[in-house]
Amino acid sequence: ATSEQPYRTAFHFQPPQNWMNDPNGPMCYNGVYHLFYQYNPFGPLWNLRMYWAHSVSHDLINWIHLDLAFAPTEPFDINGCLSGSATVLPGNKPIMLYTGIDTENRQVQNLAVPKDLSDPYLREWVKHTGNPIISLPEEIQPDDFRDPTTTWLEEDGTWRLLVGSQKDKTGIAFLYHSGDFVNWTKSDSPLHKVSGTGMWECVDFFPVWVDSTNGVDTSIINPSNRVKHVLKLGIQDHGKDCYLIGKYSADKENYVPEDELTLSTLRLDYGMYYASKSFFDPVKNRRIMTAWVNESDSEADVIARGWSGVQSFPRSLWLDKNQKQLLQWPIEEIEMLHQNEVSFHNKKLDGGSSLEVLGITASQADVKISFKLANLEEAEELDPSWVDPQLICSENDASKKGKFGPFGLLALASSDLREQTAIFFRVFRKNGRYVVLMCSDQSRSSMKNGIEKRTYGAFVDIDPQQDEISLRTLIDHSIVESFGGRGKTCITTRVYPTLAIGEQARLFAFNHGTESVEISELSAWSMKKAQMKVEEP
Ligand code: DQQ
Repeated sequence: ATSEQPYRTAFHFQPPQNWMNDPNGPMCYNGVYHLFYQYNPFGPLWNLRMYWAHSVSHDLINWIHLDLAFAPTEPFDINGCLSGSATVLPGNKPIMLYTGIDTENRQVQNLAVPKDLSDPYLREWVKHTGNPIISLPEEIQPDDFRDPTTTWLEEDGTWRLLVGSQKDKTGIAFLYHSGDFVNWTKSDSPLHKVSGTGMWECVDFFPVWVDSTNGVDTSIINPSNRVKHVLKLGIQDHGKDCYLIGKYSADKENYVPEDELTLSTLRLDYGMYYASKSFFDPVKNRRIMTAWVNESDSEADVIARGWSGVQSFPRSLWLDKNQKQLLQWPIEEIEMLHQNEVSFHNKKLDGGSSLEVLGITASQADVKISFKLANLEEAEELDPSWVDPQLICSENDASKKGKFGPFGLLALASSDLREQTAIFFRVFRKNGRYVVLMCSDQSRSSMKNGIEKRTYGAFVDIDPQQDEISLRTLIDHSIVESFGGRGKTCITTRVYPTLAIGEQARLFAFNHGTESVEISELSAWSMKKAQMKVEEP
């Protein structure tokens, strides 16, 4: 019942119970979407001896939970079936690569194929008897070699894949090639490595068009100058998914990123969002990404409710026009769940005021709001010592008045506002230009103690003189997923309100700055509950 389980999500993917982490092997096969994920079938806490659970969907919204896909049963995975990726081979044949922990506790890479290609849900999988197909390289620690990527075909008909690793704190993406998918050879030099970054988890590598929002199949042949390649790295030491944009040359077997990898490198999401994995959807010609969103409350809370972990709402992603960053946006299928639309235009929000958004179920909603600012020359100067956006957001929470900002949304708010999750912007002047900061402030998200209520923040690369400042927020009981600047900056958080639950939750637009702002447009919807059911045997 909802009253006993106020934090279960309505439209973010969750298994019925127990622990879930990384998404694995997402793919579309004959029009059916598959999501596998890291799963502990025995309880709601993490356990290294992982299984792969498996769910399918016709629309990426409603899901059917099937039997487990992989259990740790063989010498090459007896101590755990860790993350991996799918490839649909020519001739429409899906295969799966995953990491196993073998009898000697070494991480190795394994191959599996569906048992029956005529089963539309590909329920059963067969592990290749010759596993592992890739064993631990020399000089690599046994637990530093995992998460094979989707493979891609080269012009000469051979295959490539990446495996994440580290050596002496240098993060590495090893490159392998194969002609037959069974025998794999490691290239002399890795595709990329960066010293000091530690283990790279769940590496993802894919092309993006420089001039289109469509997706590109990972196996694009002869990509020319119309694509760049994204290398996404999960930095284990920091639990952050960072990405680089660059040029991949198949001939030279090298990758030249446009920027260096540092901790201020672009991130897919500046909140809780890790181990993301993307796939190309041939049905709608787009690239879709999903990620694991962990809990922020205590182990005791997790044990009491019997589950842990949700998946982010699936996002389409493509390269921004400026070719400097990715844009991300909830997949269009979200509209299937919209109901009770509320909308208005051109409403002034005076400094120090707020406006309740009425007529929707505020605990289960999709909200779009955009702001227009005038008299920008009045904006405060950005203190030159303020370089870390997350720090600026934590030191200047939603209660701290500025000139332009904080303005934005108060989600999952109680009527007395003692509980609220504030997603907001501040605009500063810097060297005669403007800087837009986006924050998600969880510090008042719950009356309960023992919850990690960290504030997140990042800059949004927009010019408020030209562009409206827009925010889209998906609110789903215990997850708040926000997209600033039409998908330029994303921040996902987990919250556990005690008052602002179910029908008690409220939603406000607010402006705690001294300058007024104009809401140029607001549209909000209640979200229907997606169907997530267990397949009857
Ligand atoms: N989780 C998996 C690993 C991966 C890590 C194990 C990332 O394969 O590196 O569950 O969350």
